[in-house]
Amino acid sequence: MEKTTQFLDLGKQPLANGFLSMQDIDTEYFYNLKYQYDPETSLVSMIDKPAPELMFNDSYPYHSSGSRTMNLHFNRTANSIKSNYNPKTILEIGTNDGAFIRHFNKENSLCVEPCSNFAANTSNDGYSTYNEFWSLELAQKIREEHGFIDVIYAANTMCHMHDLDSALEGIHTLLGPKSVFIFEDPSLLSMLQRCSYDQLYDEHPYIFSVTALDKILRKHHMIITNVESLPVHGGSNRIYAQTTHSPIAIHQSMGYHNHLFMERQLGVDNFETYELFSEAVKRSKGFLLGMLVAFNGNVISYGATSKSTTIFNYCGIGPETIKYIIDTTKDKQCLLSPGAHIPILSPEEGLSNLSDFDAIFLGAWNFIKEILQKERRLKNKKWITHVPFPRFL
Ligand code: DWN
Repeated sequence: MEKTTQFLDLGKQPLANGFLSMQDIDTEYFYNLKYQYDPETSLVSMIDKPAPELMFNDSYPYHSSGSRTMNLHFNRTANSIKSNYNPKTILEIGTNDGAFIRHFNKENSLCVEPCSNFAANTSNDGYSTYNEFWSLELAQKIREEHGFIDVIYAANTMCHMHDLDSALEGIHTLLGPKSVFIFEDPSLLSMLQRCSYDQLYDEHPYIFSVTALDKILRKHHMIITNVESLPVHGGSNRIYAQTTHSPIAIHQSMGYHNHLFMERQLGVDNFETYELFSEAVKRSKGFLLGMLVAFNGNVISYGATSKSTTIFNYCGIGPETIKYIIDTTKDKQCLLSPGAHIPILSPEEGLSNLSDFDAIFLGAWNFIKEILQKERRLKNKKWITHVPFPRFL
């Protein structure tokens, strides 16, 4: 049997959401960001994972409701779940600021959120909230208190779980014969196709293919019934799964079969694909640096994303190249970006003098449509993205 093999080294990295002030620079945490491929499960995973408590605590700054695109996405998702399943109970794992769960009645909803700043939000609004990391023990407690759950939903959460086996065992504990587990995460295939290696950072110990999930869910007595491609977060997959411990006949959709076929065609279960990806990442770095440096420091970045933490630290980009980053999130403003220490300003401040800069790096490239639509005043600037390769828009 072939062994799990490393294919990517993105070097020394800070916590992707570890925005910091000047006085915290000396004690900033760093780790080595490397990924490996397991030929047995087809799973792509991080090699040395920083402890979850370092990232998800009382000052986690990322708000799920921070964009029009995602608010629309959660609204549509909630409507589709209501009309397809009409759940009497819904559990969301990783509720963040409640962007999704707020579409459901408080009486029917359960929230799980380890970041206490966000758990306090939903709890204060009357939603039953467990301010804990998802675990088998928590699942058993919920089962004792509430029985089986009709719909379990998790958006951009399963790929954050360190102990995937225990997390999935916990989910299975709560699935009755008619329950459904719906989860969405960035797609490995989209990352390979777009060379969007910035999907890789401390909070993502895994990036999933349907191929890998198919095997792992089966191991935990669950079966995938449907897969949908979603445009959000740079290309995601939404997986629908149910327990195999059910007398109800299981139907696996065309969406499921098509995704498996597409992934096989594109080499997701072949180590060579990852070696080629790693080479493409190195080339992307060289080209992006060349483009940015040519602007002699007259570049800003749009969106202080976790993704751009990976880019800036892997490419060695600092304030000499990117003057500042603009971001609407109050909890990120007036701080420095992790590792690269680029100042973060509010859009009002950063865009008050348009002659301050010539080019804009699109850190939040996954919101390209929303951003270009609202920033018509910046249409004469050079917009730079690294997806799917470094280029001007
Ligand atoms: O899984 C994760 C994903 C879903 O979200 C996390 N682990 C953390 C986070 O990753 P990210 O920071 O790369 O996510 P976003 O959603 O790409 O971040 C967008 C950032 O850009 C936010 O800080 C908000 C900001 N923004 C802005 O300033 N102006 C976004 C838009 C659309 C805008 O117009």
